[in-house]
Formats: sequence, C-alpha cells, structure tokens
Amino acid sequence: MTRLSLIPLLSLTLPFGLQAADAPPPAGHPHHAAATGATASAGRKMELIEGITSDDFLRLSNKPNTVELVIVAVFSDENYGMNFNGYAKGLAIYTIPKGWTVEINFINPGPVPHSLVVIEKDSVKKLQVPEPYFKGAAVPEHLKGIAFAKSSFSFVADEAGEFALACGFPAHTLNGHWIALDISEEAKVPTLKLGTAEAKLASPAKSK
Ligand SMILES: [Cu+2]
Repeated sequence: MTRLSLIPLLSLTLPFGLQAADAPPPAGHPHHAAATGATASAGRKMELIEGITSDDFLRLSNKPNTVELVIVAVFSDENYGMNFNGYAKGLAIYTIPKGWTVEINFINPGPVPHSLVVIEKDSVKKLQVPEPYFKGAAVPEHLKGIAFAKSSFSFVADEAGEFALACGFPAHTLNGHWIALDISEEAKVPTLKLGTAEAKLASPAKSK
C-alpha cells in the first residue's frame, strides 16, 4: 500500500473533532476534505433529524413571548461539519426581542461530539468557551459535547446584546462552529437570517 492510499483511511478513523483537541483543525485548508474524499456528514443517524426543515429552525411557541429553536450540528458538510443548521462563523443570525424566552432543541446526529452554549459574541475567539451567559443557556457538560443525541434547554433573554450560539467542544468555536444571536431592544418579532437571504419571521406555532 502506498502512503497516499492510507490518507483516506486515516481521515476516517481520526474525525476532525479529535484532532481539534490538540491543534486547530484544518480551517483554512479547503483542499483537505476534497483530497481525502471523506465528508463530515457521513455516518449521521438521519432518524434524529428526519423531517426537520428550515421552518423548524425558528418557531413561535404557543406560550406568549416564547420561541422554539431547532439547532442541528453537522446539518451539512459546511465547515467540515462544524455548522449549526448548515451555517458557521456567524453567517446565520437569530434576532430575538429582549425579554423573550428561548427554548432550544439541540440535535447532533453525527459521531463527533458537539454542543451548544450561549456566549458573548466576542468570546468566539477564545480556545475554551466560557460558561453560558444566561442562566441555563447551554446543554449539560457543554465542553464535552454529545454525539448521536438530542438535548433541550431554555433561557430568558433578559439582556440585549450580541451573542453567539456556540459549540463548547474544545477549539470548535474558534474554528467557526457558531452562529449569531442578537438580543434586541428594538426588534418586536423574532427573525432568522440564513446567509445572504432576507431575514425571515418566525414560523407560526405548531397547533396543539
Ligand atoms: Cu462543534
């Protein structure tokens, strides 16, 4: 076996998450995935995210001033799988009126651990993410992450500012595994902006 032919095997047995703990993963090396042929979204348990559409990403609740978010890690291959709902590096933006309650259903259908924690936007440059900014605003053990699993939490967005929905697994946020959360004094309704698309109003609440 030549040395070259070993590379795809190695990349499959060493998911990027493991490398990330020791050294910054291959952000900025767009040839990596193409060269190995391995995709980040391979090996996901699709039943965990079956039927989820972008309408589910942001939905009004039947409770007043409450929104329900579905946030999926490794939704696509974007950013080596270090994405939420297909977006990384702050390129999706949730805007929530100040004072609203945010209920989050986090799902990681993949084998590499990821987590979700609300931190100040400035903290995305840190190697280890801080504790959740709002009380209860993280999955349990957010530095460890979960794989092939779901977790829910909720918090009250009682302070306006620029925040991030970030992955607490070591070095992931630093490598772009975060999207933006703006808690706004001015906004009257919750919206979600995905990439360059227009910001979209929250979907209607599910009927009881
Ligand atoms: Cu992550």
